[in-house]
Amino acid sequence: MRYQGREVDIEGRVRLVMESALTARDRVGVQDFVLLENYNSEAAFIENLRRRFRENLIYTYIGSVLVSVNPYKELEIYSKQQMERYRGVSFYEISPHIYALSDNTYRAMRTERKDQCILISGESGAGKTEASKKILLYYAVTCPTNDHMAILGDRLLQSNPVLEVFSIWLFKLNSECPQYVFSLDCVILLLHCFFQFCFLPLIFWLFSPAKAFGNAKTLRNDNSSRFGKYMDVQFDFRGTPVGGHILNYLLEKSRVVHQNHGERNFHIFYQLLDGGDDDLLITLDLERNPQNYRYLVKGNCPRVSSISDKNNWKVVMKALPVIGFTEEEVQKLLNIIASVLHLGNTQFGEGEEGDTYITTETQTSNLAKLLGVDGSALREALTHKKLTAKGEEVIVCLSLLHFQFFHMCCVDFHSCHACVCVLQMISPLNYEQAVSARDALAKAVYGRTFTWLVEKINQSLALKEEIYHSSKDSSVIGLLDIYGFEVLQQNSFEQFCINYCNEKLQQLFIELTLRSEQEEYETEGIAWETVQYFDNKIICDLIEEKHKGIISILDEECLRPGETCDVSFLEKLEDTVGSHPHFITHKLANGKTRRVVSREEFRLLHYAGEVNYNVNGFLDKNNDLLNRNLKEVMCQSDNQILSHCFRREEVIDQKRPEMAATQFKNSLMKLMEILMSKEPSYVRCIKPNDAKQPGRFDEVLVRHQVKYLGLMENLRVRRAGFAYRRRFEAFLQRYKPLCPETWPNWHGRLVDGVSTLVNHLGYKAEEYKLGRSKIFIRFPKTLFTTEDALEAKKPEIALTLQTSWRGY
Ligand code: AD9
Ligand code: MG
Repeated sequence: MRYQGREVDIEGRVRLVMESALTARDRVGVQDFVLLENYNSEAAFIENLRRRFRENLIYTYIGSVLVSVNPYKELEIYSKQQMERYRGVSFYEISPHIYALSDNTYRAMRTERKDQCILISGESGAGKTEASKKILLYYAVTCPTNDHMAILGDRLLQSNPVLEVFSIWLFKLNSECPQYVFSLDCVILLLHCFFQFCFLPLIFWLFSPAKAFGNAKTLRNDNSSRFGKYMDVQFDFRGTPVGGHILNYLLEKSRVVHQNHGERNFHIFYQLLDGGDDDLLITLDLERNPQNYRYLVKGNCPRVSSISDKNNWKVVMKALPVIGFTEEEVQKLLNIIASVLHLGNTQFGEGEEGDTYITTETQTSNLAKLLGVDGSALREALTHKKLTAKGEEVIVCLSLLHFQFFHMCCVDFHSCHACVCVLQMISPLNYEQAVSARDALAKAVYGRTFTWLVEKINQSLALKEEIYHSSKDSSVIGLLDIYGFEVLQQNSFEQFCINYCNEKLQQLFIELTLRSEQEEYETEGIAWETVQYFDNKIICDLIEEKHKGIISILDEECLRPGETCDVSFLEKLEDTVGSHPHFITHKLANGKTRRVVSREEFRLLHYAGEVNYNVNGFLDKNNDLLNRNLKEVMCQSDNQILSHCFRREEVIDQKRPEMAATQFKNSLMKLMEILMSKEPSYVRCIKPNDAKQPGRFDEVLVRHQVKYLGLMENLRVRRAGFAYRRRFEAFLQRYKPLCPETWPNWHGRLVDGVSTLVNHLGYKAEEYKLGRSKIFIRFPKTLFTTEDALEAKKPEIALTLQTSWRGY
C-alpha cells in the first residue's frame, strides 16, 4: 500500500501516522490552550505560544478568546481566498484566525440578533490596530451589499478622487509591502471596500487621516496610536453594513509640545513639511526642515526608515475629500497644523519687572493670521492672564474699591448688589507662565481639532435616512482598540489613566467571561463549579471611588484654594489611602523609608503588576487649564474649525469643566455600559520582542504580557470545569467513523448518537458530561486519544475532513 509516497504495511503505517501526529503536535503545539495538559503552568503556556510562533501560526484560542502574536512580517494569510475559507465555517473546525473570530461574531449578531463587541487589547506595538483593520476589511469584503449601495459604490468609483486614492493606495502598498503589488487580491479587496459604501469613510479614516493625526513614532512602535478608540459598525436586517460611529479616548496631547528621545510628534506635522508642495509651504509660512521647529526637535528623530511621510501625505490629502471634507475645510485644517508649529517657535523675553514679551513678532503676526484671530489680542493673551487664584477670580469691585475673592461660580457674587460694576484685572505672566500658556494653547488647538475631525467622520458614517430606510432591525458590532497596560521607566498621569482603563477592562472581562461560562452551564443543564479568581474591584475602587478614591483626591487638590502642588497631592494620598493594600509610598509603617518608591512617587499594585507613578505634573495635567483670555481670543477665530472647537459658551459659563481624570473616568463608565450591553469577543495581542523584528520570541517579554493580559486567569476560568465542549452534531460528524454504529450515518437522536459513540470509545463517566446540545469533555487527554484514533483511521476510511482541528 502506498502512503505519502512510501510503501508501508498496515502496522507500520499506523505507527507512522501516530508518530507524525505526535511530532506535529510537538512541533506546532495546540491550537486551543484549553487543550494543554498542564493548563496551570505558565511555562507550558509560553512554550505553546513559542512553538506556534516559530511555525508562523500567530493565532491560538483560549476557548473563544483569540490570542495573537505580532509576526512583524507580512504573512500570506489575509487574502480574499482566506476570507472565503473562513466565511460561514464553524469557529473550531478550522485553524484559529482573526477572520474566524470576525465571522463568528458576525454570525452571532445575525442569528441571535444581539449586538456584539470585539475587545482588542495588548501593549503598544502588539498589533491591536492591525487586528482592528483586518476585522473591518473582512466585513467590508464578505458582508452582503444591497443594490442601492452597489450603485453608489459604482458612482463613487467613477469619481476622480476615489480613483486617485485607489491608485495611490496601490502605490503605497507597492512600496511598503511589495508582495501585494497590484495583486488581483489586493484590487478585489479594495474594490469591495468601495462597494461597501458605509465602510468607505471608516476605512479611509483608519488607514490614513486617523493615522496621520492620531499616530506617532514612539520607541515601542513606529506607528503608535496615541489615542484609544471604540468603533461601532451598524448592520441592517440583511447583515449589510449601513453606518457607524467612532468614540475617541484620551489623545496624548502632551506629545504636541514634548517628545522623548527617539520619538516623534504626530505624523501629520512631518507629512506636511515633507509632502506639501512649495506653494503650500509658502502660504503657511513654513520651511521644509522639521529641525527648524521646536515642537519637532525634542525627540531628535525627524525621519523614520519604515515611514514615507511624503507618500503618506499624498494619501491623506486624497482621502480627506473622499470622506467628506470640503476644500475650504482642508485649507483651514492645514492652517491649524501650521499654526501649532508656529506656536512652538513663539519665543518670549523677560522684562525688568519679571513681565514677558514676545520676541518673535513677525512670526506671531503670521500665527495670528493662520489661527484667524486678532494679532494684538493674541499677543496680549499669550503674555497676560486674568488674575485667578486656584479656581477663584479676583475681581475689583469698583463700588467697594477693594479686592474681593469669589469662586468663579459663586452665587454670592451674582447676588452681591455692591458688585454692580466689575472689572477683571489683567496681570502679566512671567517667563515660565508664558511658555506654559503657549504650550497649553498648542495642546488645546491640536486636541480639539482632533475631536472635530472625529465628529466630522462620524457625520459621514452616520446612518443616512435617504439611503437606508429602516434602521429598526439593525444590530451593531463594536470594535475596541485601546491602549494596553503601560509600565515605562517614568510613569506619569497618562500611564495612570491608561492603567486604570485596563483595570476596568479586566474587571469587565472577568465578569463577562464568568457570566458567559455560567450561562452556558445553566443552559446545558450542567452543575456550575465555583471558580477562584482575583477580583480587581478593590483596585478600581481605590482609583475611582467617590470622595475617597485617587481621582477624587486629585480633583480636590486641584480645586483647593491656597498653595497646592503635586507633593501636597501625594501627602493627601498618603493620609487618605495610605493604608490601602494596593497603595504604597516611600513611607513604611515603622517610620523608615522604602527604597523602591521615591519621595515623588506612589506605587499601585495593579492586577497586572506594580507600577510607580511620579506625581510631577499630575495637578497640571488634571487641570488641563487654558487661560480664559486665550479661550476668549480663540472663540473669536474666523477659522470655522477653531470657532467650532472653542465655543463662546465655554467662556461665559462660569462652571468649571470636569477635570481631565474625571472626564476620563466618566467616559470609561459610559464605555463599560456600552460593552456590558453587548456580547463580547476578545483578541489579546502579544508583542514577541522589543526590536520589532520577525522571528524573535523574547520569553521574558512574552511572560510579562501573558501575566498582565490575565491569560492564565482566563484559561483557568475556561478550564474550571471542562477542557473542551462541542455541539453534538459537530462531535458526531467528526468522530462517527470511529464507531461502527454511528458510521457512516447515525439516524437517531443526536444525543443518543454521541452517547453510543463515547461508550464505544470507552469514555469513563468522570471524563465527560452530556448537556442539552453539547458534549463537555473534562481532560484534553481524552480528546487527544480520540483524535489520534481518528488520525490513524484516516488512510483506511478515506475521510474527507477539510482540516484537522490541530490547526496545521
Ligand atoms: V499601539 O498601542 O497603537 O502603539 P498597536 O496598535 O498594538 O500599538 P500596531 O497594530 O500598530 O500595534 O502594530 C505595530 C506594527 O506591527 C505594525 O505597524 C506592523 O508592522 C506590525 N504588525 C502588527 N500586526 C501584524 C500582522 N498581523 N501582520 C504583520 C503586523 N505585521
Ligand atoms: Mg494602535
